[in-house]
Amino acid sequence: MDKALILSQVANALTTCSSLTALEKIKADFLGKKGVVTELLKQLGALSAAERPLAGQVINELKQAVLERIEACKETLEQAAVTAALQRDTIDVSLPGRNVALGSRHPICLATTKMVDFFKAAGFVVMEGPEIEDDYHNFTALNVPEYHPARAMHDTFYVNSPFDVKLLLRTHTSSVQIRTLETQAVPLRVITPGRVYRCDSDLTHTPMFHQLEGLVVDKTSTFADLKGLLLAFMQDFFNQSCEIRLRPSYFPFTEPSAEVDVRCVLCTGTGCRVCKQTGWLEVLGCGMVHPSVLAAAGIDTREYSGFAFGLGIDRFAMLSHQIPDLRMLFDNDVRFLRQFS
Ligand code: 2NM
Repeated sequence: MDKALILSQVANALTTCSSLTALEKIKADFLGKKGVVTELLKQLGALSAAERPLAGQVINELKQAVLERIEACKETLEQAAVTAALQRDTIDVSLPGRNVALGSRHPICLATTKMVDFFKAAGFVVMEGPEIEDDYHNFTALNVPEYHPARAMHDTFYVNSPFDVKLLLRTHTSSVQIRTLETQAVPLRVITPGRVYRCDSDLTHTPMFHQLEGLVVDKTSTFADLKGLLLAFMQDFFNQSCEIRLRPSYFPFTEPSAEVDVRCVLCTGTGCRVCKQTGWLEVLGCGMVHPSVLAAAGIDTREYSGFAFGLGIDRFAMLSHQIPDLRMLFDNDVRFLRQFS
């Protein structure tokens, strides 16, 4: 056995070895079951007891030396693979990053949030309710007579009902306020933002739009409180120098009732196309809640009175951003929507 010869054979094999698979083969050739070194170990048995320990020690040293060289080669190959991968996959850290496209909030959402924030600060609680309503909560409880035109097929989307009650898409969020009156104790102050539906579609009407209604019931609620609250709200939403005026009106669920106009936010009163040269914009309806509405909800009308109001959020959003066409709010054209980011 020539230890130096075997080691030089190993060294030769390793200098031309360029892959880990080739290295495995070399390892098998020398240290495997039928490898050169293993064969030497097998021959130990043929030696005398006196020769065996020394020979065994020499072969084991050889085995160890071969293994060390193979391991060293393995490490070199692995390191080379890492270096090659790093060179292949270099990144230019000076390149500008890829932009993460951020969305923006829809103008209706922005307007809703601004309104809700104002009323929350004034002690109101936000209430929500079903968009598919029954006839009672949408009309009957609100003192809307059976023959009222708003109930006609023309204005209301009726839904096929599997029950005895008539079902419809709510035409206002007052239905949520009725549900609130049924379940919450007085005094109360609530606002009800949400989607409402009316069978109406033209330049200024969409079959679905957004409403925010408010309701206050207390022992001392007066029309003066209503007017003061609405003025503060308008000044918060539009601007501090905002003016409003109230005109007598009619709703089945309020008495007295009023329409609220705001000084035209575009021409500030000098007259323009938007206010049709009147200097005023009609933006809101309100009134003292009709005693029949309170009584139907089990409230003692000798002790309590209430006021309520309702507005179209979509129209407020249009006025505050000077959006010329209602349909822009529903087209979802990103070039339009991006302007609100
Ligand atoms: C309006 C105008 C006037 C209103 C009334 C009620 C309720 F439930 F308390 F009776 N909620 N909202 C109301 C009153 C709504 O919208 C133009």
